Amino acid sequence: MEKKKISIIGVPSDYGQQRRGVDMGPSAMRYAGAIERLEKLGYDVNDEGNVSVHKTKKTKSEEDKLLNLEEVLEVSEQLAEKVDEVIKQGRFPVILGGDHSISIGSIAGIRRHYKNLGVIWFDAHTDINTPETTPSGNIHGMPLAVNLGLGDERLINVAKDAPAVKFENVVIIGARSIDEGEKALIKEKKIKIFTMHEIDRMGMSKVIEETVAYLKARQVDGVHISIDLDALDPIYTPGVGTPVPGGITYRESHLAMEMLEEAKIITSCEFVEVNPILDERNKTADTAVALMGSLMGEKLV
Ligand code: EXY
Ligand code: MN
Ligand code: MN
Ligand code: MN
Repeated sequence: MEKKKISIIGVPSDYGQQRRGVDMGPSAMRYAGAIERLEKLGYDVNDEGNVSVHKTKKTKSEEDKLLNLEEVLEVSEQLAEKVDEVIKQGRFPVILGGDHSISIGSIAGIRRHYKNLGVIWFDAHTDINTPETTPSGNIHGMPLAVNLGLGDERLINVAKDAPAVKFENVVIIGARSIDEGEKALIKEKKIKIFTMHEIDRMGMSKVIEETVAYLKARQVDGVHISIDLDALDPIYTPGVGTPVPGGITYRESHLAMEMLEEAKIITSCEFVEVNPILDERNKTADTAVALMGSLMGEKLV
C-alpha cells in the first residue's frame, strides 16, 4: 500500500507578537524529532525546509495599528504558496510555527483546495480580534478572524481567490483568555466554542465526540486543526509567549488528538507558538511532537 505523504513546512516567524524566540519554534520541533516520529509511523515525510522570513527594517508608523503588518503579509503570501504547492502534490501539510499569525498564510493556502473547510482552533485564546477590537495590535491575536474574512483587507487578500472559512465550520477548544470584542463576535456569530469550563464539565472525550459530530453534520470536505501549544496548561508547555493558567492537561490533549485521528477527518495541521527561549529544556517542543504523533496515528498499545 502506498505510504501517505507528509510535507513538513517550517515558518520561523515572530512578527505576529513582541517576544523574541518563537521564530526558533520550527528548529525546536525538528530537534524534538518531528520528522523521525512521523517516519516511524510509516509516512513518506518530506521536510520542505523553512519559508524564508526577512528581517525588514521598516520603521513603525504611528497609524499602523497592526504591528509588523508588512512582514506578516510577506510571510503569509509565501506560506500560502508553499502550502498550496504541497497539497497539489497530494501531500498532507504539517506546518511548524512561528507565532499564530502564520495561520493567515497556512489556512489561505489550504482554503484554495476546499469548498467547505472545517477548522478546529485548539488554543487558550480565540485569536478572533480585528483592528477595531485588538487590545495589543499583535496580529497573532487575529488569524482566525482574518480567515473568517474579518479585519484588515491586506491580510484577508492573502487568500483573495479562496472562499472564507464559514463561522459555522469553526470549533474552538480550550479557550480561557477571551477579549470583550472577541466574546461579542463569538456570541453574535454563534461560533461553536468549548472553553475550559465546558471541558471541565463535559470531559475532553465528550467535547471531541461533539466536535466530530458537529463538523460531520456541517458536511465539511476537510478539517484543519490549528494547535497553539498554549492551549495546554503552562505546566506542560511553559515555552509559549502568552501562557494562561488553568489549561488542558497533557493526557486530555493526547486524548483529543487520538480521538481526532480515529475520526479520520483531519486533512492538515499546524503547531504554533513554541518559544524555546521561554521553554524548559525543549519541553514544549517535545510535547508538540508527541501530540503530532498522536494526531497522526500513534497508538499506546
Ligand atoms: N487576545 C490578545 C490579543 O489579541 O492581543 C492575546 C492574543 C494571544 C494570541 C496567542 C496566539 O494565541
Ligand atoms: Mn523581503
Ligand atoms: Mn493562538
Ligand atoms: Mn494562544
